[in-house]
Amino acid sequence: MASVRQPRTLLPILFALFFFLQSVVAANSHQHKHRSKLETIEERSNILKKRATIAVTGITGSVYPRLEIRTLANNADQWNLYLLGMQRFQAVDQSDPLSYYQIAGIHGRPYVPWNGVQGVNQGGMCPHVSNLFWTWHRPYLALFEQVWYSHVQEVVNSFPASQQSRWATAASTIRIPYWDWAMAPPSGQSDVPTLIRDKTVSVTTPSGQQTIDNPLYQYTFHPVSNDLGGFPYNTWPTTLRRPVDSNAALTRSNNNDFASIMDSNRISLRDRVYNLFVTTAQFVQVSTEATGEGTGNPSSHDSFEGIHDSIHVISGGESGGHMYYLDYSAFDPVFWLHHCNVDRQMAIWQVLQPDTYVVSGIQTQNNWQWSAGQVKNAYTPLKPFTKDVNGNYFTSMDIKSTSVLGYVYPETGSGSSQSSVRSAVNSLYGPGSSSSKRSISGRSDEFDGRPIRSGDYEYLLNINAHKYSLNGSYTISAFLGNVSSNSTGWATSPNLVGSNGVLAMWGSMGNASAVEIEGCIPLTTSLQGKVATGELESMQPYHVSKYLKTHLTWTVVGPGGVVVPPDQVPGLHISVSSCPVEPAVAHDEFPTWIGTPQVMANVTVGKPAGAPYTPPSSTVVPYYPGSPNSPYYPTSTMSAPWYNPSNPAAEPGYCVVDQTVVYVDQHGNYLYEEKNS
Ligand SMILES: *[C@@H]1O[C@H](CO)[C@@H](O)[C@H](O)[C@H]1NC(C)=O
Ligand SMILES: *[C@@H]1O[C@H](CO)[C@@H](O)[C@H](O)[C@H]1NC(C)=O
Ligand SMILES: *[C@@H]1O[C@H](CO)[C@@H](O)[C@H](O)[C@H]1NC(C)=O
Ligand SMILES: *[C@@H]1O[C@H](CO)[C@@H](O)[C@H](O)[C@H]1NC(C)=O
Ligand SMILES: *[C@@H]1O[C@H](CO)[C@@H](O)[C@H](O)[C@H]1NC(C)=O
Ligand SMILES: [Cu+2]
Repeated sequence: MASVRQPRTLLPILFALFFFLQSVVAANSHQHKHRSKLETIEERSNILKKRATIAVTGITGSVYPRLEIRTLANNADQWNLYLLGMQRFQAVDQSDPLSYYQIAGIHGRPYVPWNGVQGVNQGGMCPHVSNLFWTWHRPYLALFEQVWYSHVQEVVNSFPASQQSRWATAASTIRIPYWDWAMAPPSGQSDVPTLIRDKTVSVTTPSGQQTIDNPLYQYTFHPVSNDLGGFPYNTWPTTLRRPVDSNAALTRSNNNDFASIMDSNRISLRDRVYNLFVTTAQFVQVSTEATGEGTGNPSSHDSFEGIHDSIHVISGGESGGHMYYLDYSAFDPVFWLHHCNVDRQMAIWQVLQPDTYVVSGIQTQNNWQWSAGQVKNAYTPLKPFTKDVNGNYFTSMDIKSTSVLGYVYPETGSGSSQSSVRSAVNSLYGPGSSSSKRSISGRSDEFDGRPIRSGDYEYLLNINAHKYSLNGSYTISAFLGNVSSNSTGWATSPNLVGSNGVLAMWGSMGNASAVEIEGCIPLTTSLQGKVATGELESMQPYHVSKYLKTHLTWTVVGPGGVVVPPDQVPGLHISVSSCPVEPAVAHDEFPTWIGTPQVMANVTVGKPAGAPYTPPSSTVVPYYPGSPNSPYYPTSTMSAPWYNPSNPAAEPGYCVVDQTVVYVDQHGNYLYEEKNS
């Protein structure tokens, strides 16, 4: 085991940073014009402590892999530390900025400043439907990991001296785990591990073996308050998944439905993930579900954000569990396991496509810090995440590599190459590659897919929609055959091809009809299954289009399980496209999609919402901060200064000119605040 120097505990250091007297703004080179104002502040700080910024570093010292949750659980000591660290973290007083509650609260509600970042809109700080969706969540997870790790250190210190070295060794390489919901679960197990569904868990504590509430099952608010907005969230004492009765305060999670619906969607999610790794596209196209004018993404076939939405929607459920809504989701512990996997997908994709990264894109919706219509790019500060105590924010450019934040993933560590990553992706997500072909849900007939053969085709059901069409999140599901329109059985119906969740909020976070998104339900695997049973003659477009015209149906289910006729969903377009594909020539190669998928309008014509989407005719050319030779280098179609790579500080907000300094007393209690600009 590599030896690594650990700080005894990170927490006091964080707090020291948090309360230390900092000449935050004076140290900032862009700030000279504010100097005199600052000197006054410095003088006053003789009697008052100034709340400085938190340096988000991830776990410092060395780089170790974040492991899949089921892999981490195989290491009994690390698993024990992970759970006890989470337990301590969740117990921190909710008034503490470094509490689980407040860190989760950065994402959405309660819409309050954090780390001194003042808001311009009612909304959380996370950018969704945005070119910065993928990168913003990277320092967010690192912050979570670093604070959780400070609790792991406390746990280690709480053991008797004779056991310290055992626990310190386990802690020395530990990182937060991810939950890979797209890979085949171990044979006979659900896609949703019991590790996050069991209510209680047995742990080893300094006073022996104990059964505790499983910190991965739910977060218990202490207290729950109106911070979370109105009913029922101000009455639920814990986070809930698919609550069985959303009107009752003392309802319970339905993790069994969560598990069986994930099982029914696992192959579909796997195919979506695989297709995004296999087909080439720009970073902006695969990272965000945002489409349309100015987003940098006129239209592609799918995105990791779009896939990620589905897991939110399934785990929260139509009855409004926390994961179902953007603004509540981060309180559920499964959020962190899920987002860690999304971050891993970014890291894997980056190995495969190193020459494309964040481009300029218009923000489609309001959030705490930005307004719809603003253009943000790779130099945009990812507020509220400061990389040092001088108030400099991370930008996407700073976190291209995960190792700057102290971690890698099993697929992306040292020694990984594009070839090794392709092999790993083929093994984990390639159709027909898994040894456990049967999910444990009712879908025992589910076809696992087969490797691509010469002359094959891929088929996709494409979704274009408005995110805020239904005053809440919603789900578009595709079936081969009719499905009863009641709201209980559709999600695990045996003829379900897959469900595409659209993660939203009620209201609209801006102009609802301007927030356009894309989604996808791959059809290939299900169609191959129909060929295998003889119901479909071949995978050729003529046969497939005839078959789909007769058998393909779709439903839309919104909040409360309400079934909405697809042609009454504003902005919804469903189309089917096909693409010829050639098999991979080796295990470390991918199949080749020939050209781009072409819409087969004859499949969906006349069906509800079956008119294909027409992308906007002109899109702003996005800027890739690479070389002037890049096809994404700025052109005259963009006249604003913020794309100028030689002057990243021209990006509004890059300089910390609008920082608000909060004055606190020696106990950290709020006194007053002052804007520095
Ligand atoms: C949207 O949903 C929220 C929460 O259920 C509700 O309070 C609000 O009245 C709804 N708005 C509309 C326009 O239906
Ligand atoms: C679906 O239901 C409609 C109306 O009942 C019927 O006309 C159609 O044949 C059914 N399609 C399939 C694939 O069962
Ligand atoms: C709803 O649909 C499911 C499966 O499609 C079926 O098992 C169930 O009986 C239906 N319920 C009602 C009330 O029709
Ligand atoms: C909302 O967005 C749509 C689509 O971009 C646009 O046509 C419409 O004018 C916008 N409405 C408002 C009130 O800005
Ligand atoms: C439907 O259109 C596609 C091309 O978009 C074509 O290949 C296919 O043969 C057509 N299907 C039928 C039944 O004509
Ligand atoms: Cu999310």
